[in-house]
Amino acid sequence: MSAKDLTPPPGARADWTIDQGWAAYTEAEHQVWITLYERQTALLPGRACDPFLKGLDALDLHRSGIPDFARINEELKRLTGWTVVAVPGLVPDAVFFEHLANRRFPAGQFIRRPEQLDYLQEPDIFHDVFGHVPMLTDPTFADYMQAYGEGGLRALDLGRLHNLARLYWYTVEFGLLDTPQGLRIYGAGIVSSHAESIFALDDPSPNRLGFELERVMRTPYRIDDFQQVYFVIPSLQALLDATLADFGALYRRLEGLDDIPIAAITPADPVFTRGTQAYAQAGGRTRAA
Ligand code: HBI
Ligand code: FE
Repeated sequence: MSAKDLTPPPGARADWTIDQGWAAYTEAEHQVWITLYERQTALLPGRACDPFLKGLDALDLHRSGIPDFARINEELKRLTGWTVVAVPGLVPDAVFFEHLANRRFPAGQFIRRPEQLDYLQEPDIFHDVFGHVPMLTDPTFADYMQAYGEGGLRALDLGRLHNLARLYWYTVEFGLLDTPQGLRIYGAGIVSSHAESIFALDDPSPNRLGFELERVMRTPYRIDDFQQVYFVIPSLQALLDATLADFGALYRRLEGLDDIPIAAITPADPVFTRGTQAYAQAGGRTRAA
């Protein structure tokens, strides 16, 4: 499917949604969810931020298997007006932003196979529902995600999607939150990964830098391995406030600015961790045992 091809796959509706078909999940598929869920919930207290842990409880993403969207949507809609809709997998950017702008979160309907427990390229239902949906129960983050969707539709028109995708990547997917008890995870890509939930907080390798909107938009990211830099926000409100910036002026400034090398620390960066980059220099996942 080319990025521009907005024609939905066979069986999908015009907005690329499909029925979740919860009754059709097999025992083996439910067991994959249970294995992943129990592994993460044993690890995350003291690592995931409070809004995430509260959302997990509120939605009762229960241990007995893959959640039924119809059930979790009742509570989610009541809390912040968001609903989860099933899609076959990655959808075109324009379709993705349109859903977010209308408080619909597109979640993959499929779940990874048992031999893919630790890593898969395309977001499956565990990455999307366990990783992303609990944060949507927080009113401030719920507002941020809708603002992001609206910003995405504008960025598409202005040809600045790659800058906005970096904002998504370093916040929604791999963001860290500063708290009086220390750094905590809110990014879905981290919180749904056992290894990265440890690496992102404990490993001396990555840089951990204070979030600044323009700086993040100039920073490339990795899609195939742990991040070499994580950005830290002081609060979810600060993240929401960042979306109030005049993105038109920001995009015009970005036109004259180079990307910042992924492992670099600039003089303006607030530094939480000056990383060793040892993991990336050792070849990262491709070499991880
Ligand atoms: N589609 N289903 C789905 N889930 C995503 O997270 C997603 C997507 N399409 C595009 C996309 N993410 C990224 O390009 C965003 O940065 C737009
Ligand atoms: Fe994601």
